[in-house]
Amino acid sequence: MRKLTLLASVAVSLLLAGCAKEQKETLSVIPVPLSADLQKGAFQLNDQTKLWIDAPQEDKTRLADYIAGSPFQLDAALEEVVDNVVILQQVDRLPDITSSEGYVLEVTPKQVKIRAASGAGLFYGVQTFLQMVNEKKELPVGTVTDEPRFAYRGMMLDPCRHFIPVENVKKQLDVLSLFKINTFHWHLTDDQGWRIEIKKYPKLTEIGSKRIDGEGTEYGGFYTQEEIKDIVAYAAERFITVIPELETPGHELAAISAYPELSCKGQPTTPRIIWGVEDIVMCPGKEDMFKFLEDVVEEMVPLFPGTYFHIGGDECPKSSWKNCPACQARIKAEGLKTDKNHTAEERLQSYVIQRMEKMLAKHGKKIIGWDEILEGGLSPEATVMSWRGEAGGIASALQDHDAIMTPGGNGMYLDTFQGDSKIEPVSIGGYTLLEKVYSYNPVPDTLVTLGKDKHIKGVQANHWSEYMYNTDIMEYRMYPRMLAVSEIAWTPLDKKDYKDFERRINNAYVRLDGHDVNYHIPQP
Ligand code: TNX
Repeated sequence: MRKLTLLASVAVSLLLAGCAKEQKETLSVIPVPLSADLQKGAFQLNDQTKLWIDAPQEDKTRLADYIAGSPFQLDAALEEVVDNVVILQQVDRLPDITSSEGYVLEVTPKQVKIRAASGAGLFYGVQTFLQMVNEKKELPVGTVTDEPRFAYRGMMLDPCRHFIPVENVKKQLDVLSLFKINTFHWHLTDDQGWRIEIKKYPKLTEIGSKRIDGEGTEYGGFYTQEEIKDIVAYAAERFITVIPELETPGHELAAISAYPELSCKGQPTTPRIIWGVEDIVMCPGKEDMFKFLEDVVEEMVPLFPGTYFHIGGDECPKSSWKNCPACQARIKAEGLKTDKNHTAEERLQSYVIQRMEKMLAKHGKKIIGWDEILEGGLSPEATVMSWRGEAGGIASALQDHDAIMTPGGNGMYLDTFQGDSKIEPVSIGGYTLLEKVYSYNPVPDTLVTLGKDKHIKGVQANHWSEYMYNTDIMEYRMYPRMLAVSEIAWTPLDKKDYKDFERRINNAYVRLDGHDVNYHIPQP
């Protein structure tokens, strides 16, 4: 794989050298900007080029530190200069731009000037600027005006099935921020492993983070709270918000193996050692189970400053609740009745989610849940993450709730093959070519017709890691498909063009090589 990557980068460099002339008039940026007006001429970066940032102190420091770590280390100017300078200027508002993440990038032979109404906007202008610089350290003269199609541009990582070390999480944040992804959904708990330190419940990591693999060896790993703070801060420096996920009430066998009393029967168990859906789930008949969740939430909330908190909610078999006296007593006490739409047990699931919503609202957080949270009635303020097709997202928008689209069948599950399964590493199955990912439009026509499309806040790709045994395989599945996700999340529909994306991706491969990413090379 490495050799192939190397060969490809040599080929790409040759190709870029060959296209240098053409590059002056065409942008090779992913995601493609809203509009670009390029002219003849270029700005030349050199050792004397200075950096001038005019922005509030916090953003100024963030941007200066970021640029200092980029391939072009520019010295800060001591005073405002107009010649041979890259200027970042925060303004109150920009004409023709509605999103605070938008920016205008103007290149003249004398200077590069990026204007935006927020630190994030300046950061995205910087990303476009960095992708525009060619191997001769020049960039074409002209103006780029840009803003995102969606406010939520997400990717999910699953360190539960296979652990992702801190350094690799940071690497993905580094790379994805180049392509203007702004949300990292971190799936921290599941049947096969609990991955976040909770001080009040030490057995969650002592017991719940370890499982015995097929060969009889122990497999494990977890993030300390200090490591989590470090990653969240690292993400913030790249204008990425981290959304933690605490699965409830299913997908929690790892927690149950640490504290068996969380399940209905309370029988001793171990974290799950095979993939698939687990029947042993948390017991909403027991008040102590809610106390546990409350305590865990209390420790998690201060680590994640964003507005959203993901409470899972998917794939929770309800057979144990049917036979559990405590659950049945709860159903009775709460008046949760079976009707033609929902069973009493589905309503009990909804009761759990509503309690989670209230619990998190006390901490000022809004909940997101997988589309099963629609079953049994949606919590008042919940945002739905639509994974079993688009139906959940549509149903949610029709109820005037926000939704995020991440349907597996439409190419948003990047745990699938992206080439011939005879020569690709083993995967969970399914076949999702780059072009299929690229062709996905997160806003269904029905919602446009009904005027409910504003509820689609964005799109996300998921990297479920059952068959991502190590981070090399994870990167191989993520890239380049995440670049297509970046473009469907950022670029307006009418600017999308797969042929042109294929041309531009060669420039992106050079950036991926710069970060030593083990990306998949599309087969002939
Ligand atoms: C379904 S998507 C799951 C995950 C699996 C994934 C495998 C979702 C909410 N649940 O637990 O890892 O399929 O593709």
